[in-house]
Amino acid sequence: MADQQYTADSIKTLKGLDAVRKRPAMYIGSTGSPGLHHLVYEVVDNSIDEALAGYCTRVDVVIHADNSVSVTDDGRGIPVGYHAEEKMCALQLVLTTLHAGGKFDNSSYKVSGGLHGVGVSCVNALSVEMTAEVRRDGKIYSMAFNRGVPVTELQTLGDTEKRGTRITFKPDPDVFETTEYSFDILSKRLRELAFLNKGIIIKIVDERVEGKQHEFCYPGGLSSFITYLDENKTPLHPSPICFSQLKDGVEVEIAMQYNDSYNENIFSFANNINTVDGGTHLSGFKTALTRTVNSYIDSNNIIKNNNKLEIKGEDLREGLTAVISVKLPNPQFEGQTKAKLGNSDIAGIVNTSVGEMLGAFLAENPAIAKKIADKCVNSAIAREAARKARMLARRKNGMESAGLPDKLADCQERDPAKSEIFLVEGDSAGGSAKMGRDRTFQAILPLKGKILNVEKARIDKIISHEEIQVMVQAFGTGFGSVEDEDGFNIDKLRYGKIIIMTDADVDGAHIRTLLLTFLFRHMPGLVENGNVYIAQPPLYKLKAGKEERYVYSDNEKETALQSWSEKKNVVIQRYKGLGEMNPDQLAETTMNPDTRTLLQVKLEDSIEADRIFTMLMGEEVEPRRKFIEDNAEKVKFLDV
Ligand code: 0RA
Repeated sequence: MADQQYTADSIKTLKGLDAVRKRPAMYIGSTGSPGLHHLVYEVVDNSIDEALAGYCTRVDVVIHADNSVSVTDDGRGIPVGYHAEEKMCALQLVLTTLHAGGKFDNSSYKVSGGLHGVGVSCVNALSVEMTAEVRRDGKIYSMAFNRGVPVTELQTLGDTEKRGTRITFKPDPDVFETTEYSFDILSKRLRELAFLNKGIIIKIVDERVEGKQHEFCYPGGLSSFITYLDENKTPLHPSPICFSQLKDGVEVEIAMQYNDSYNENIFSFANNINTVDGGTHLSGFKTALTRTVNSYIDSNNIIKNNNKLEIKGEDLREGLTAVISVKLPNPQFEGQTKAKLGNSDIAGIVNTSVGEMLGAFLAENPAIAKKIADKCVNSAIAREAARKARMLARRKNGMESAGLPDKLADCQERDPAKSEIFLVEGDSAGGSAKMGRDRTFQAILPLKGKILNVEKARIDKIISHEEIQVMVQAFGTGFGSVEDEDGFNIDKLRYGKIIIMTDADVDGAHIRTLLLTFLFRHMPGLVENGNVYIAQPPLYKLKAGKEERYVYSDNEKETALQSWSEKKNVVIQRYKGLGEMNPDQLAETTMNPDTRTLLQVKLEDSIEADRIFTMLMGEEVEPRRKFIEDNAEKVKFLDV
């Protein structure tokens, strides 16, 4: 660029973007895959804002063959006029100034803005190349940048009747650990945005793969979201209960539906951001739900012959799927992950809205109201039965005195940070594991075959199941709601690592899925805290002469055999069960921290996790069969 003038303003601009390049994680969260994907969300959010302001109907996202991405919308187009004060055109200002991404006039607040809400200028700073193409006032304009620095003036490319903005950018490989976009990750978020902003058309095309594309548009908004979440569940009433209200400049939208499962599934969003740690909007909702349904139960005499029964909030949320979405000016995000809404006035606003509208709904739909109320009462009765069963179990097993199960082979170490427990299937594998372990810090708990499928059982039955009692006792954490005095308490966990060690066969995979379902549904704190692991026993031992090698997958076996092709007489031993290995082998391949590999179970996507657990372990056979057919290749890895 021949005559770029470095005015005081453009130097200020450069300094701003320089800060972004120096500390990218501060602006976009990370330089790993999440940060890479965040760049797309940051641009898309601007288009969604245009749509929410009423000027844009569709957003098109394209992943190009070289992993550059374009985001195109049919909004008003970023203004291009000369900005006298800043001495540059508005387009350049928006793309190079931190936090100038929003509207100049401030009359409409920026609704989306991502978790970090840093604007397109950050995306520009972190891209080797970015091009903005604007259609506006009958013309096509364009301007290009390298790492945030303009490399062209504002150009006029021609005439058009269309309006809109296209931003194309290529993430800087010097900044990001990976520059490979995931179609699935982007699709998931774009689908979520389409649910949260009803009617907007969002399309994604992956040019790296012929024909790979999705188009999302949900005129039903949150109601469609609930239907999607509960796809494989049996609803208690035909369609989701929905309401929305604009109050004090805050938009509150809620959709909820009860199903016949025992799980609570509430997702909350603030300005399109998934507030995984909840916050004031969620607590406002819960308070209102408890008050409103309880008052319905009282005034309609739903509880018969049991006037001492207390119905708690959790009883009213059993089998409930709900989405709460609020849009507000100046959201405050709190907590370590900035995923908790802090604005205190929102609790009252949501509480009042839900109280009024749910109250009216129940009054106007007596048949549905009765079903919901009955379900809540049954849940309270089951919870009460579970409490009694728990007390009984405790007395029977001497749990009160910190007793440990008889079949637990405990370790010597008392510091949870240094100790681990292996959950092992069957007594024979348990025997090998006991002999192969390092008893100073490794405990073994042999479990009898298949534990209960908790997806199909209610809490009172779950707590009476012996294998589950034994696990809970060994973990030391207690069981049940974290809000209860004697409920789950992670501080009492006796082992930092809970390692599921099952056979590398179909039964082993089933037992592992049952255990994961139990942990995910009833001790989610362990999963969230990163305490749950899966051991990786080898599938085969290859032996040629004196040389031995363990391999952990069929792929690895093929590669190993190829590299041994000159060796004669390779003996392949397939391990069907852990019991087939001698204790030393089991220790070396699977248990010893110096030589084993463990997979840590993470909860990255609770929406998808819920759908998968429901499908795999729930009542409906058809979706499970389809899932397994569709994922036959991947199914081994599905639980990690
Ligand atoms: C500033 C002002 C106006 C629109 C935009 C920015 C805008 C930004 C982006 C980013 C992606 N798509 C976008 N669309 C619009 C208001 C323009 C006006 O008043 O005409």
